[in-house]
Amino acid sequence: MARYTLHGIFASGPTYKVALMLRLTGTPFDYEHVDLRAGAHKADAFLVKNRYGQVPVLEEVMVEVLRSLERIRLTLTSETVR
Ligand SMILES: N[C@@H](CCC(=O)N[C@@H](CS)C(=O)NCC(=O)O)C(=O)O
Repeated sequence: MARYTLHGIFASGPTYKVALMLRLTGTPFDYEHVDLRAGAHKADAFLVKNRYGQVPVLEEVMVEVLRSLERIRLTLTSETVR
């Protein structure tokens, strides 16, 4: 899981600009397609990320949260092995 996730759609100029910035700066990121035709950008799950219901959204997962998830994963893995 990368620190950043770009939510967007390939046909969106604003999404492209953010993706370009991330690539040019060598910043790793995950990409999540938002299906505008299906109205995914107006669904509650997306409005939590952007109350205007538009793409792009660049989401940052806090490093501490990632570290906690890694600790949980390691704990689960070692418990599974036992
Ligand atoms: N000011 C925004 C505009 C973004 C924007 O216009 N996004 C369009 C896609 S290119 C969108 O989400 N349209 C769906 C809608 O407004 O319902 C930005 O530049 O990031």
